[in-house]
Amino acid sequence: MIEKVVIANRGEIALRILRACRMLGIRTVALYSEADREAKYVRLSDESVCIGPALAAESYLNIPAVISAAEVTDANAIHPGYGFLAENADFAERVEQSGFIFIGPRPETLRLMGDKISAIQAMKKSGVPCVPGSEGPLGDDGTENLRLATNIGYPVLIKATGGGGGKGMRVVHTEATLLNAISLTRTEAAAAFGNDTVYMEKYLGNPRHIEFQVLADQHGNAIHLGERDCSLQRRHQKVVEESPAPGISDKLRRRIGERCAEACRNIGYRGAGTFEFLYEDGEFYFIEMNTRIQVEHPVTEMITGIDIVREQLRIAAGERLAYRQKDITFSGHAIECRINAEDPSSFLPSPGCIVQYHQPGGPGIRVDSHIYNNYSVPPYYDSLIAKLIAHGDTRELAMARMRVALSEMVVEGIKTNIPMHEDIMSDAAFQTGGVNVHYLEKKLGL
Ligand code: MV4
Repeated sequence: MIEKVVIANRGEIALRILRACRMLGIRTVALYSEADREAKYVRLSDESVCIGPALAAESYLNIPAVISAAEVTDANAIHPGYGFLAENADFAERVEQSGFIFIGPRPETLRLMGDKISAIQAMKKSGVPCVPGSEGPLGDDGTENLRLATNIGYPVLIKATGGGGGKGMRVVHTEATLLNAISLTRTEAAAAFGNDTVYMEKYLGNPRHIEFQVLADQHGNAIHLGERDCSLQRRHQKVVEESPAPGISDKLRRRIGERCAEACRNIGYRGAGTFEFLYEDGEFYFIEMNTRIQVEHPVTEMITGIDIVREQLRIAAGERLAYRQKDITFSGHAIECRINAEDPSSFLPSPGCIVQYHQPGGPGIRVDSHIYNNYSVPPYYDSLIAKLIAHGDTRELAMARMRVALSEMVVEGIKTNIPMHEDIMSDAAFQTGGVNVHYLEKKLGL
């Protein structure tokens, strides 16, 4: 049913999607900007189309250019990958209106989950545990807002519905500063996101970021693939992810995972998705849903043996999930390090030519990367150049394999954050497991 897929993305994920298509005998069309002419996924693709200049706004984000490319190549489906247009409901709608299969959820679902308030309301209704909060937009009645905050209990967090990546949030510790904080957040949100809607949640001071992976087909079947701990992050950019999350019992995993799967059935979810939670003091609190394949999906693939991108393609083609929940077993432990082209001390991007590349290997090692010798990392996009994934029967073995792999990996000509990963892998608190979302920034002295 899917014969030819347009890959509306670049870099490692374009290559990952291309491989999944190949595996299923599906032909591929690579889209590329003028800066990505020499990209590996372009070389490996059956066909390719240049969709515009280097700037993403004029190429990878150019909806008419993407749809035209699908038309001229006679493709019948579009995979958006992550970032760019992946969670854009208007894009998905135009893809479907133009007669193509959107490899992802229905446009209505993207809209529902794209609005954080409606996402929380839908999840709460389905029995997914959420952060105590306003459960709806804040109004302009100061007395009412003060009462709400008192009921929730300080500190509270004011969040903009349109926010993301840590923007549009403000912690409020006392009654005296609440109303001013609400109007400031509103004003900033209006300017930054063109939407001044804000809501209130209890502020969790030391949470871990733990997310559940789900798969849902178009026949009402939904399963979960366990969780990932993504607490190691810097400025809202994930740095290391792992699965399973240290210290989460099978019973708790089953309980939360089943709630997520049930929520998928209730909203008629389609495709792969991720439920983001904050985890503190043994409790999970839903905050957002991601409606796309995620960067960190390989750690889940390593412990479940499931090819999530292949499942995305099968689901989009209208097939039934090939697995029931009882077929899903979790084997061992996997860790992913995001290798970025960046200065290890300033964290500034470090684009340029990779003059020497040696990929690590050995048992339990996987590298998802589009780089090669003499590849030039363009300055226009995300600095991710490779995902290094280590799997082992135990967390200790996965860490040991990761340390060896990091020591083997050679990327010359540009700077990378490999030294930071080596530092993290030898960090005592990381080795113990279960650090919270503030740990890495504190360690790095930020
Ligand atoms: C929170 C929180 C504490 N309490 N919500 C930051 C990004 C956004 N997606 C959600 N974020 C947070 N929401 C409540 N009610 C703390 C954070 C947070 C965070 C969350 C996940 C990963 C890293 C983070 C770093 C700082 C703050």
